[in-house]
Amino acid sequence: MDTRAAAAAVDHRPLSERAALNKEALKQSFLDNLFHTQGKFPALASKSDYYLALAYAVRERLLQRWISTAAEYMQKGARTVSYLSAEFLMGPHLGNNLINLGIYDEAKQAMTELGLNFDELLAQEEEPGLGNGGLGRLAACFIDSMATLEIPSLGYGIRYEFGIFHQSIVDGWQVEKTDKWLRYGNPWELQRPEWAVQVKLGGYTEHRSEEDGTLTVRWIPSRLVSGVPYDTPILGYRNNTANTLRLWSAQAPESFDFEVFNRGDYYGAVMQKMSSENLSKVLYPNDEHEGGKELRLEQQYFFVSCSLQDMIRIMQGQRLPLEHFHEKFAVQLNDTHPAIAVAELMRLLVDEHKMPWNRAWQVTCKTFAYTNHTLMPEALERWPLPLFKKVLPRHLEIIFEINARFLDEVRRRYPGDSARVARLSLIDESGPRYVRMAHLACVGSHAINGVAELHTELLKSDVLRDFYELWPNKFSNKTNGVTPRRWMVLANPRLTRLVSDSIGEDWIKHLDQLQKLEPLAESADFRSHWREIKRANKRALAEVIARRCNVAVDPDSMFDVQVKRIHEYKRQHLAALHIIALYLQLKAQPNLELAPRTFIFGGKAAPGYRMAKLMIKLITGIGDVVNRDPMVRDRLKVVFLPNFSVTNGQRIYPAADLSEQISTAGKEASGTGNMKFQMNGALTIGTMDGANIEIREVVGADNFFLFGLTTPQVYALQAQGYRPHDWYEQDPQLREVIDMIRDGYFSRGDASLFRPLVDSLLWHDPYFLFADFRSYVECQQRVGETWVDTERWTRMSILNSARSGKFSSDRSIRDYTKDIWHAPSVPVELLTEHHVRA
Ligand code: GPK
Repeated sequence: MDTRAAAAAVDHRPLSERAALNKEALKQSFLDNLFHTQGKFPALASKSDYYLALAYAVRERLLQRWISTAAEYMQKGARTVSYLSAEFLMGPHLGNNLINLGIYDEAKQAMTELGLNFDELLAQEEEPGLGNGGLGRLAACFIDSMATLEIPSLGYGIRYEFGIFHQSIVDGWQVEKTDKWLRYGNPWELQRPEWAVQVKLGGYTEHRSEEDGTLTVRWIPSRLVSGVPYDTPILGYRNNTANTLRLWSAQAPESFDFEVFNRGDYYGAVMQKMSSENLSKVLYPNDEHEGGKELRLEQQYFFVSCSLQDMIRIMQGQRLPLEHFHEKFAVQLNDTHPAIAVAELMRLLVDEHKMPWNRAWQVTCKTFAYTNHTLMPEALERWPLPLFKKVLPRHLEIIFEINARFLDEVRRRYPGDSARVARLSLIDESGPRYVRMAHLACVGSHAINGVAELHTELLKSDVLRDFYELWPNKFSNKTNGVTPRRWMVLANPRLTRLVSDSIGEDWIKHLDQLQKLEPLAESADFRSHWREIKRANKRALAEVIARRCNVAVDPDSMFDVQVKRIHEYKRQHLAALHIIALYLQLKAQPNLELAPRTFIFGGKAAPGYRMAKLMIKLITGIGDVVNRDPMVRDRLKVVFLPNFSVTNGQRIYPAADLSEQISTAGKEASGTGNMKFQMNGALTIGTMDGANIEIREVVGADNFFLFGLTTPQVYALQAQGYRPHDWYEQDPQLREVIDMIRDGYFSRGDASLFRPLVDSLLWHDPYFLFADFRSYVECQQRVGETWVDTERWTRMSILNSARSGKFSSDRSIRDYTKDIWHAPSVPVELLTEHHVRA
């Protein structure tokens, strides 16, 4: 059937009535869906039913764009970016889709007129938390920006049945609960069983020389798993583009367990089905990696193989020869989690599609590009050889072959330099052997990038130095960004209104336009509006805090916020030391003039990361003491807001006055929360680390609170022999703070509880808290002095926001397309409009 004819046939009524973007039509389809999809009437309907009815009404309005987009890309044979990521931390879809469709206010009106509380309906959505933190959220911001910039793209990942765990705080400790996000169904996805693919695992290989002299390899797997795609539309902002997020769910293949069943092994068949489905069961909850888990390698291979097979299917559907794979697809590897794609594409091209090795290798290298997200050595993925061979025997052979050819090239370039050969090898042979996934990604990619300027420089000079010396032209920097649609328009409607009333709406797609706010920083009237908005956002957050933490906080106090995964390198405990120092000051001088502050923390600890969990306990322990001490007289409050997530972030960033970005210099690759705070008018206290450096560069040194050692200073201190105990002895205030923790002041007298933390600091302090303590405390003193000058603070706040244009993910994506992907925009024509005009 002809696509346009088919669209025309279903369109007539749909465009004008069924999927129209106005209030009355929305009401109508909301009610239709309540009856016909949910099978409920108002007396029986739950809030979730109402949410789903609205979600389906909105989905109907997406489908036209989705179909039109697919048709446009197919017809144009458009070059497509495939973003491969083990994580997509999307956050709730409903509000974002309403914003991008441009019908947020209409939907709100419609629900209100039906007597429903719109915000309550939005809050019903269980957010798809299919990621851990920055890396997964970056993938979500990037697919938003690609759709907004009309770049044909597919996000490929895993449809985890359980996303990142739900965190609650019990007796000050983190407690994890499974995230049953699919419990009430997911209205945003469409299952596409017809595009399911088969993935092999385990087994062994057979090598045979054919009669014509060619060598063929057969991989005889021990298991087969079927990958079923679930598609979610990703809307661009107020355009006709709806790209696709395609997440793979693992299922037992019908035919495979049927065989076992026929042999009479019913339980064996059921077990096999369960073990297949395990593959996409749960997201590994470690930020920055925890090694050696077989299931994790299987997950990585599973989604990579599914995705590459899917791309081949798409090419075949468009009758494109596989020699042109790299022309049809630009494949971005989001960290090394999908790096096995290099070996898998080689296997598909060489073993399954009979392409000669050299040709296949050229195609492969032109296809892939690799983004590195961390300098932490323990986060660089390596797989023990025996485990790798057990799961992917054929891929190990392919990696050996890639390595042999690669190392030949290295030896030619650097004759006699065997140390360099060993350093560059895809196989770590210094002890027990490992496959180095970052090396596989580097060798198989034509482009390698870091995520902030400093990070990229450190990759070149340190972590990937040998690769940089070999191929300097492969390296470039792509500083991260975040989408202003979710992080300003959706999260901060009050600010959005003020900004749009002042400078128009262009800034939402061209964030540099926020510059136009700069002169308004000098208007007392504008500043007062700006403050009213911040104050309203803080009141809203204070209500959340009262509900979740049972602590009353004053919206007129400074909201000093640190939200991110809990990690020693991110140094939440440095902030804790400062709070204790302030507390001690208040105890010593009860009448001290101290502007009231509310310290707000949030973030999850990897369930197996004991020190991180102890850091949470320390923060809650400080809160228990400080919040109740009458001598403090409410001048300090400390809260740990449980379950930091995209949803909670949307409430927190707009309400922050001070953004804590205090990682040890050289450790945080970029940071992206830092950008969300800045956009929403928070001032930053931070180190010279990651994107902080670039934030400071755009806002100006006067509008940024800088402290701490620089990366070269950290390296120098490390080299000369850092002895934290000496710093402790030489700083009486630091000593008092540490002693108080050690002696059990924040653990009801239990002097053993925080011992591991205190001892680690005193004797190792791998992240240089003690070396940065004095500088941090003094910088916080300057923050306090600035805060009391309200007009000055507001001016700085406006300038921070006005100068945040660089940190839109639209800019990041433009950089990627210009330097790496070369994927032109393809504007989409709505099929129906075409028909209506014709
Ligand atoms: C980096 F290596 C990793 C990882 O496993 N998970 C993760 O979230 C983060 N990251 C970095 O820590 C951040 O500095 C960075 O902004 C973010 O990735 C996105 O690039």
